[in-house]
Amino acid sequence: MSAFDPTEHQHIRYNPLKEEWVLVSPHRMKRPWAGQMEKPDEENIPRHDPKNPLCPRNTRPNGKVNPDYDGTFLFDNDFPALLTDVPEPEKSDNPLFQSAAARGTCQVMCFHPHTDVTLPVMSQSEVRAVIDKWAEINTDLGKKFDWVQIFENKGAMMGCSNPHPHCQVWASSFMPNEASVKNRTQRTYMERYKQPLLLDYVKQELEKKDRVILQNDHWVWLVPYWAVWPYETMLLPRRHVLRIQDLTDTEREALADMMKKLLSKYDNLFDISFPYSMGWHGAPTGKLYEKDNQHWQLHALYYPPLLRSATVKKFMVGYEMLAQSQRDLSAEQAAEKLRNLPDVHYKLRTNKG
Ligand code: H2U
Repeated sequence: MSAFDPTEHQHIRYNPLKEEWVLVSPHRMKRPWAGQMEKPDEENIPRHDPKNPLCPRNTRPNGKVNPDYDGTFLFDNDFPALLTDVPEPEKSDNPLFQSAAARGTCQVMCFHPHTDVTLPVMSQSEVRAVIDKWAEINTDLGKKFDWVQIFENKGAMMGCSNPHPHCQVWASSFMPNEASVKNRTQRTYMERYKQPLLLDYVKQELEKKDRVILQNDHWVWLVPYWAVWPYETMLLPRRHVLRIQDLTDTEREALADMMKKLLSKYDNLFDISFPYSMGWHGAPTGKLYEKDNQHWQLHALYYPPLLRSATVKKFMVGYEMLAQSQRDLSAEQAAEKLRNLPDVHYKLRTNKG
């Protein structure tokens, strides 16, 4: 039998942050593909749609009127999944029927007054304004809530309901599953190795190089060793940073530059506005703010659903639902593809040419 080659031979990989394994089957990339390969028509998105509830000056369905904003715009979600004042469920000793109190608040943040822009085509100072607003939100909601989840759903394929560039914030009195597992695994790693897990990880990835896509003096963008989605990536500061509000002015500027480049690469992959869900994970807040959180390292996660083309999506069904996650393209192959793409957005390149 030939020697093991991770780009050829199936194996399982461990995610130490989530204590989960992923099945990697790179040989399947060679199978013939008879499916659709073409690019969908570019959506014709108007700069200002008088009917869009996220646009400046428009009246939302609940009668509230948006200001004539010219930068970011934050408002309370009109249809929140989490409310602040709700009765608590009764305590139960039954291990099979457990519930607990859940309080929170939900907000929507528009990135820009124009509906026809996305982060990679916005200017660096406009992206920087988004980062500053994220930091402000995490500080403000973090005074009251243990976990502030900032996330962006982009593209109809990810269930995004509105083309206007925006993200959401759900802040809760409880630690959601992803947060509490990562809290535990990072704490255990710190106790054992006396170093934050993700700082150790980035150091080693920078030495190995094969999963790193982009780096600057302050940030590293890579495909995690244990990535599940075909083009899943992680963005991390090089310095030990607990929360987004702890980023210095220089780090925020470097992040804006990095975000423009990484999102341009994503869009350049299939020459479309690349769909994804992204979000920030950092040390918990609220009553957990003052606790020892040195095991945490701030990071952003990008989960794009596309696999082979602008229209072919990876489905997390069947084996993934019933057994465990599986991927065909290896993390190293995905990183190489993204690394070789231009970091200037195709729309900006065409305009220049
Ligand atoms: P997506 O990011 O998944 O598209 O969701 C948009 C959010 O905007 C959604 O949570 C909120 C929805 O409740 N929204 C309002 O709060 N007011 C509106 O008038 C439209 C949409």
